[in-house]
Amino acid sequence: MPPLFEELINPPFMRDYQMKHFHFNPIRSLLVSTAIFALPTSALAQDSVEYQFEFISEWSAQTHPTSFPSNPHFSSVIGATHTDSVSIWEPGGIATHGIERMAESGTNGTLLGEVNILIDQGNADQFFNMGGIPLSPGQRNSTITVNTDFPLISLVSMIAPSPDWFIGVHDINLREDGIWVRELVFDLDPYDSGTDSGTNYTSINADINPHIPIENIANQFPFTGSPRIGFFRFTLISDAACSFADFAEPYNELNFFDVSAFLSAFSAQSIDADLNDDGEFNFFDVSDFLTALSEGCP
Ligand SMILES: [Ca+2]
Ligand SMILES: [Ca+2]
Ligand SMILES: [Ca+2]
Repeated sequence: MPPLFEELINPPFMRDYQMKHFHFNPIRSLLVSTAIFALPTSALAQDSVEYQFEFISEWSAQTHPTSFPSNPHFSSVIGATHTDSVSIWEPGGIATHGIERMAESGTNGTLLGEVNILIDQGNADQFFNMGGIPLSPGQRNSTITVNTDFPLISLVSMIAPSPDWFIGVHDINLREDGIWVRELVFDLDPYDSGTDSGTNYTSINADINPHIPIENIANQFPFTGSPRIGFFRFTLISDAACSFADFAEPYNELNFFDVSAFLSAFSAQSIDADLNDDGEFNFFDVSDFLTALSEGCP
């Protein structure tokens, strides 16, 4: 037998594995012979999963002493999951009326209407309204369901009171290399929506028409020299694959069932087993699988 193939079907980590767990080599058994087990092939990664969403505001008179307002709060965190064909907002972009209404008065209806149009077009999945923080500093928790067809999330909330300032994230992808990310944390900077020219928290309304581009104002008055506003944290709640070798339940654990499910998928030439995406089922896919298996769950 060629040394490379011998190494493939009896790699060093699997020799250790079989010493600890089995008295036979499952890769050898299943690759050399036809599959002994006919376990159902699980989807490589779940199509839809749930995340805990946390908004932690640190914005206070201590962190942001410059002209800090007396009733610091945040409007409802709103937004959507959507495709990469559309944008809810982005720095350098022009605020929609929905972003303008959110940033100036903390109202949700106009942005909801815009997201509903995207949903009708097939470019967005859900509108989120996760509640606000009535007195900052403070915290707000919620759960969101995301799915692979609408992988991006954009969320916003008004810094209140303010002329047209807000915090948010845009086009976040919770999937990395086809795997749901366990935890993501985003520091929050203040943005100016470019729809009102007021310069202080309590400036009177001064509409800008036409709108100017959305801008990060972390280094402008009254935020100069202050730390982040707070952070958003997304934590995976659902049981989900930890790597592309995590083919089968139990997820977040790599064991014999993953090997068996991969080999079933490989011999059935299921697209899930084409790990290098080249349309062929050969040594390279098995090699990628074994490498990911030996790396274990992060
Ligand atoms: Ca402004
Ligand atoms: Ca597993
Ligand atoms: Ca391949």
